[in-house]
Amino acid sequence: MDSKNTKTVTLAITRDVSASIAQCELTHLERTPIDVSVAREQHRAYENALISAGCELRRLPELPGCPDAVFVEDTAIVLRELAMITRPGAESRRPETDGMAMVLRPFRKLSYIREPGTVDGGDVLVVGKTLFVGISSRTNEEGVRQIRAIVEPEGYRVIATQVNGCLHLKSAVCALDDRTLLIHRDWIDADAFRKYSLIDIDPDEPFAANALRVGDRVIYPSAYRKTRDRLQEAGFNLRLVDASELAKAEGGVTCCSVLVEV
Ligand code: CIR
Repeated sequence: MDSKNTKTVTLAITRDVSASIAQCELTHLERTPIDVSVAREQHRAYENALISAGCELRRLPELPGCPDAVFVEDTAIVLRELAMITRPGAESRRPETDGMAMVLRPFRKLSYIREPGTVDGGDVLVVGKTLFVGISSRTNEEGVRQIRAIVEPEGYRVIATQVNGCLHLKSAVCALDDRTLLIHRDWIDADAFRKYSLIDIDPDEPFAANALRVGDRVIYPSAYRKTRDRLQEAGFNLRLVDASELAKAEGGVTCCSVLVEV
């Protein structure tokens, strides 16, 4: 085969921080002031980390009227064979999905989560051909049923697991590579992930389990120093970013991009 045709590029889809970010949804955090310009500056640095990890950036414009639209992860789940456009659990976030569907349409067959199903992309962790789906305040059993119906014909298996005490599954567990997960056991049943090698977050850093794997790198918040040391000792190639301003809106590093191999 001609090697020119086999080269893949990873698109990183992001969206500008909304001027209204201070009106974001909050579930487990108290509302504290968010500085939009600091959030935008940190978001740019995050985009630069994606570019330096080899991604091609596709930045969507700010969505006025959607405070949480920067958290694009919640609007779509992209697999090699298809993409699912979600129906976010928070009603305020449902208008965010149309723009994501438009960007993904040239690259993937699209399937849609329909009412009464709800799914936030933050509740779906893909590791190889397994989808772990968190049942949370945002993702319901019907959403899981629809995901199963969409992906099982493509050879994926779906494991549903309850999320307690945090917003999304990926607040509690993320993949660092195909065999290793970073986990906060207080918020999920670790037994669901027993086939993997598990690295625990440092107990002083409850929000430290959210990490974004891009190729052989891991984009990781600089704030979680103790957990960061554990990851570096384990040999992971970290790219540290300051994600503190959007953390006030309950967002982490996975939340701000959708990665698509094209
Ligand atoms: C929300 O509550 O929907 C936003 N304030 C935060 C969403 C973060 N997204 C994610 O973890 N995937």
